[in-house]
Amino acid sequence: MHNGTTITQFIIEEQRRIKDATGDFTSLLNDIVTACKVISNLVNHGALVGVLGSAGSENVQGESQKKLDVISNDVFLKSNEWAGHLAAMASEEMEDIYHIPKQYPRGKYLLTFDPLDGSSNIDVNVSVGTIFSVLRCKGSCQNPKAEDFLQPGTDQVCAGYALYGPSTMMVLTTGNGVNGFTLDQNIGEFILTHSNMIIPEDTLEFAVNASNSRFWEAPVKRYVDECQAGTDGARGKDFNMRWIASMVAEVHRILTRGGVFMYPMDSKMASKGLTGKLRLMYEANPMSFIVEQAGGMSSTGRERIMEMKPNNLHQRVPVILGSKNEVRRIVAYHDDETRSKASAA
Ligand code: AHM
Ligand code: MG
Repeated sequence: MHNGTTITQFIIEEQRRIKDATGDFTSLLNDIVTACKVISNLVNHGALVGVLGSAGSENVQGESQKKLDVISNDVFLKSNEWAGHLAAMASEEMEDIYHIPKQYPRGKYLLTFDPLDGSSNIDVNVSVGTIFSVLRCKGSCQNPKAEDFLQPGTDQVCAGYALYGPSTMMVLTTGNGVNGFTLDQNIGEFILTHSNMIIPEDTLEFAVNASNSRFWEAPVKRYVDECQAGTDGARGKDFNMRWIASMVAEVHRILTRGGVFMYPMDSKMASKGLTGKLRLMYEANPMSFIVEQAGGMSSTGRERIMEMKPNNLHQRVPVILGSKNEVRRIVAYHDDETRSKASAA
């Protein structure tokens, strides 16, 4: 039996180090943790409780929703609306922001989340996860607007994810390193099992959906071609490739043993008027905060994701993140391309 630090104890001890902390943020995190435990339980029971399959609806991005997307979204809203810590919420599954119902007090934080990322994996019993990000409400907390959410990732107070895999884990940062907790199903508590997670600077592993390769931009093609050439190519070493199609699981692997994850820009998305696949506010920014706090790097290839000024709640961005030296190399390949285009012009 584990007799370690529970996530509640960990958060309270973090709070004690902050002068004038009111405990609001601690309570908010506790409610987020409760929501993730409920979702974990539903994901674990799957077909036994009739939650698999399609909901027969589409979300704001035109993607078909799974039953569990809709249920998990509802669980998150209900767990977090009542306590008085939030001014509003925003989710991948809702077009507009969610206002706190009139009967509850409003607080000083904003919460964005993807309730069940990688949901194309649910029915085949592959790992999925929840991603969330906490911001301060800088406008009117009584009457918040979608624009209040449009803060750069560097302004995040906290980011985290829950991974529903062989074990359920919660990984968190409040800007003071990254810590991982494993859910002990017997006592219903997350226990600190991975303190101060650090991403190795070098890696021999990359993750990308290679079925899009013919649409990629030249710098991404160059990087992946070189990895695939292995000992016969410019890199002089062999690389391994992974693609789970579940960002939470990919980021967790990178936090555990290093690697690079890419969902880069491509011409297929551009032809549909899309600016990337993954969403800035509740996928790319929280994951970038975690990765940077663990010593990794996160970029679109052309700019640091966390410094982007969002223009839309559901804005999409290219994402390249993970082990620092590899991400740096991919960014350098983008720079090379920009320079050679400029000198050809
Ligand atoms: P979702 O939020 O609709 O689940 O989409 C995001 C997911 C990521 O977890 C994953 O990296 C990517 O989509 C997989 O995309 P693809 O199916 O193109 O491989
Ligand atoms: Mg998602």
